[in-house]
Amino acid sequence: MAVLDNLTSQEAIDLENKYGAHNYHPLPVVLSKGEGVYVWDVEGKKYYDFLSAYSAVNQGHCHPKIVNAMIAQTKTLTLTSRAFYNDMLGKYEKFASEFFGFDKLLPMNTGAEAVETALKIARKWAYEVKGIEENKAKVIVCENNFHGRTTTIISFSNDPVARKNFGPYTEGFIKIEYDNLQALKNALEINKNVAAFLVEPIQGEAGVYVPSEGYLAAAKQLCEDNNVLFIADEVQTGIARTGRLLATCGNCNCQNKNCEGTPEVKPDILILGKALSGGAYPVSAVLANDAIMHVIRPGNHGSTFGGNPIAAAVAIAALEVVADEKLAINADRLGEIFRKEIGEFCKTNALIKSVRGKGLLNAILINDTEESSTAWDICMKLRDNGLLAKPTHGNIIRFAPPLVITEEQLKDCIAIIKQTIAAF
Ligand code: IF1
Repeated sequence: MAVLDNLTSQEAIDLENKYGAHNYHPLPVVLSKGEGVYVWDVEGKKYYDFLSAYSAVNQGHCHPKIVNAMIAQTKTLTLTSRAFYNDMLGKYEKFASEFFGFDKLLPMNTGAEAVETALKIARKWAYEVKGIEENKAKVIVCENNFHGRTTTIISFSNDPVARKNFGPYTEGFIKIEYDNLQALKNALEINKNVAAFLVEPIQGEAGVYVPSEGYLAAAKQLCEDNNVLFIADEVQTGIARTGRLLATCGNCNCQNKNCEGTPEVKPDILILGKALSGGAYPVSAVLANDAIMHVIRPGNHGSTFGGNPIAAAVAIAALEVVADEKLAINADRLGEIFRKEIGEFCKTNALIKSVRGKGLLNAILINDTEESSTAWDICMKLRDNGLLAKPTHGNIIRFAPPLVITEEQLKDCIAIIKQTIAAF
């Protein structure tokens, strides 16, 4: 078989089983084409994509503006490393820093790398600015967090599957309950060596947990009162997914470069990834103001591909699409419709308990145990009915379509979801 021969779905699955590490258990569907909200499998069947590659494809699959920017740059200059300057990185750093309202940006590639980068910056700031004794800095994190898969990050995970047998673990982390201000206050009172509080504005993997109104703002205030950095991991919630440019911007639907609204919470360090590139290329970033970013000096941190010309060109195009196509406003409006219609459906169907989320990051709770296969079984039926979604746990299904979805397409998908669940 020539390596680029067309495969049947089963052939493709068999190849992955034989030659690929078994670090995933994908839904049995083999995709070969994507466009906007749609993906097609190798047999030509069309689906609505309701996962968006875990919110990386917010701008829709293969968005022409992003693809064309990527092709043009790829034909010109792909990678210089940071040993030399190039003509794209500074433009991207300026554009993105102003787009999100920070002084500076440190470019990386994956979300986990950006989380690691933010932790390094926070620790260095704690020693060199806050004056914490070296190697004593602590970072407060939340139970049921998901920040990536590196050894340090899984060191502060409480997911046994992500953590077991990967020790010894990195020290210096304090776990508290999510959405519990008293827990944060207690941790800050008991521990004087706290560098930062790292939090997801909505806990995606945990099952799309939206914290109480005002939690993030109050947590940020507690951090300010204790000279502790507030680090927002917006890898999944950022880039218009929750109906705002950032989930930490509480009261604006800003659709242009500078948010006129008064953001509810301005993180000291902002972590972005996924849709920063529209899913076309690995691009992540850490943004902060000079007082914090200045702790990083030559030789402290880096990455071969971090901030490469293709990443720069793709990210500028991806952010322009978010602003030009007003994706936050669309996500806000359509998310309301989704939760309203599915919420009403919950009242008439014993199988689903509730729906929750913000913007177009939503999840339904299945009336079954976390260990059950019900959510998986429902996703298999949704697949047969032309909609792709995946459980985050045995009893929770996340629904996150590309933010370019139209109201008509959303209504079509709501009908598919209702029909599929009603038939269970
Ligand atoms: C997998 C989860 C989602 C993230 C947040 C950092 C990262 C992620 C809030 C790391 C990545 C991805 C990873 C992917 C599945 C997906 C995921 F199910 F794992 F938890 F979205 F919820 N911060 N999330 O959500 O970014 O290094 O992956 O670029 O590992 O299976 P990354």
